[in-house]
Amino acid sequence: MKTLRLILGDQLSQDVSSLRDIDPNRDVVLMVEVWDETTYVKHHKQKIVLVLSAMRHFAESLRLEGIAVDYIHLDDKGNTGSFTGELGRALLRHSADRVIVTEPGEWRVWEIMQTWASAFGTPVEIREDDRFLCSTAEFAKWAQGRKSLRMEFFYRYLRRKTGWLMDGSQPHGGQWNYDPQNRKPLPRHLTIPPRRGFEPDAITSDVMALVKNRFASHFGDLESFGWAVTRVDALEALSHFIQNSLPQFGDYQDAMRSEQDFLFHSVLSPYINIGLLQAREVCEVALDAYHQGLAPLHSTEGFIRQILGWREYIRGIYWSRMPAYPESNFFGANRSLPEFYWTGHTDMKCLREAILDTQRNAYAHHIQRLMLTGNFALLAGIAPAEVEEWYLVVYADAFEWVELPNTHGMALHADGGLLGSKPYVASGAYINRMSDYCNGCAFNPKLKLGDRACPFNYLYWNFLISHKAILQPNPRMAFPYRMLARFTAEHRQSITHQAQRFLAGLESKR
Ligand code: FAD
Ligand code: DLZ
Ligand code: SF4
Repeated sequence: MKTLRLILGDQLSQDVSSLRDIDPNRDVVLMVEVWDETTYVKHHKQKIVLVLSAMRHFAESLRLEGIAVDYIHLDDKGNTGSFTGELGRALLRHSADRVIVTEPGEWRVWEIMQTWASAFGTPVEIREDDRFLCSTAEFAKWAQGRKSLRMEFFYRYLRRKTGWLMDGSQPHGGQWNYDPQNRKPLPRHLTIPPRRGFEPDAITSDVMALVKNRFASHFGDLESFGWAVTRVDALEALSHFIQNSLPQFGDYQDAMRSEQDFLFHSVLSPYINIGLLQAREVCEVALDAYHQGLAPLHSTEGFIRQILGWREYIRGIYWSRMPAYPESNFFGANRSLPEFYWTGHTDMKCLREAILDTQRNAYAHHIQRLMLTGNFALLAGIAPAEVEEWYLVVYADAFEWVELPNTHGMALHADGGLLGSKPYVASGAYINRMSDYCNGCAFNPKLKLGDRACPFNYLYWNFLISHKAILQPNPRMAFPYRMLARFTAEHRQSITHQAQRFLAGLESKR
């Protein structure tokens, strides 16, 4: 039986389930660059280059193994621009008897896949994506009947299952979670390791020219492209992280620093998400480093928690809640996304730097995403759908299964608390403590009101005042509401007025 095996742009793993029993003498791998995927949102230019160049390199690596690959380029004559159109044409070209594909990462594509068997009158086998450490069925089983779906309990479940950092049934070192040790501000004179970047080769340069030409209106810089596009280079980036950054990853996980785009973060998410690296192997390499004494426990646990805990949990939430998940809007937020999210033109230095970093690198680290652009969007009442589209556009690692729960749930609390027990909101004091952005900003984080007051301050209190009815009953919000109760009525009114004036002045045209 001749089988067409379709590989999507985020399934670039030699051991992806759709390739597992391939017969190189008969089967054909199909890979397609299609307009629908390059434009369903206006992805950052670097993300398009990363995915298309990695796809082209992956096709080459399969060919070197003697596998026939039918590769459709974006500008090939007759390219219909869609997965469905290209699969239909390929079925005719190859007279294949069936199609095998691994389930997609996004609901949107899953729905498209459901139509193929009847549309083509050909059996279509959709296999599980077992590159994750927990299947969607296992997550659903774990979640069933639970009142609370907190990540911490799911993480403990997976720690027990994998045996990682476990001494029998107990967590290694006596604690499940070393989060309190992950919140140090960065000392001024600490040396920060450089990012491991990669020079574009001929294939990447070709794709860069294509993107420059065809996607000129998309967000982001192209020239600073430095992503790995092959498994070999992604492994090199992993090794660079383990040697240079993992030891201090834990201490400074929540820190931010002006003009330091990557700090001690791994910058591996795009590689894991498109399949150049496997989540399991990344964790195992980190665990090896710990067991060899190369990294301390709180760093290793902190890193493992991000992948084994957060990444798997976020995926479980996505697939158990779609398609209704993005429809909730707990705070009824409806303001348009400010124009400065696209340009970086704002006097708020922390936001300006996070957005310009994003423009330059298609990357910002977690605390920038959560506590700067996410925090501001939540405090300013920006419509969740607009914020979600922005996050899906601007990051090289953005795929809806991971972007949506992080944005809708973690950053915006739009799901009403499924993901987080309280909204991640903070005033200028937090940003000032965790970064050096406030030095040289037009605003002052210590001022609560007035022209030079940090907007995060009055927006924070205004948010608490506006949503008092739904937030005050939350025991985790008791402390800020006790502080708010000490404000005079006049002070509360001044906060509301200044916040309203500021919000009315936000420009939103794109
Ligand atoms: P590190 O800090 O080095 O962490 C190690 C790895 O842990 C990451 O590579 C990633 O695979 C995993 N990880 C860490 N945090 C999370 C998390 N919250 N959810 C899932 N995996 C996690 N991550 C994406 O991969 N794609 C997205 O589109 C995305 N959108 C986000 C949107 C918002 C609003 C927020 C707050 C977070 C988002 N994240 C997203 C999660 C996180 O910010 C990124 O995974 C991380 O910044 C990637 O950088 P890194 O590889 O240097 O991570
Ligand atoms: C992100 C992306 C882009 C930009 N282009 C393509 C493409 O041309 N062909 C392809 O197979 N995949 C692409 N991708 C990744 C897909 O969008 C991704 O596989 C789906 O969203 C499912 O997760
Ligand atoms: Fe950001 Fe406020 Fe600090 Fe300026 S003063 S950098 S706006 S936190």
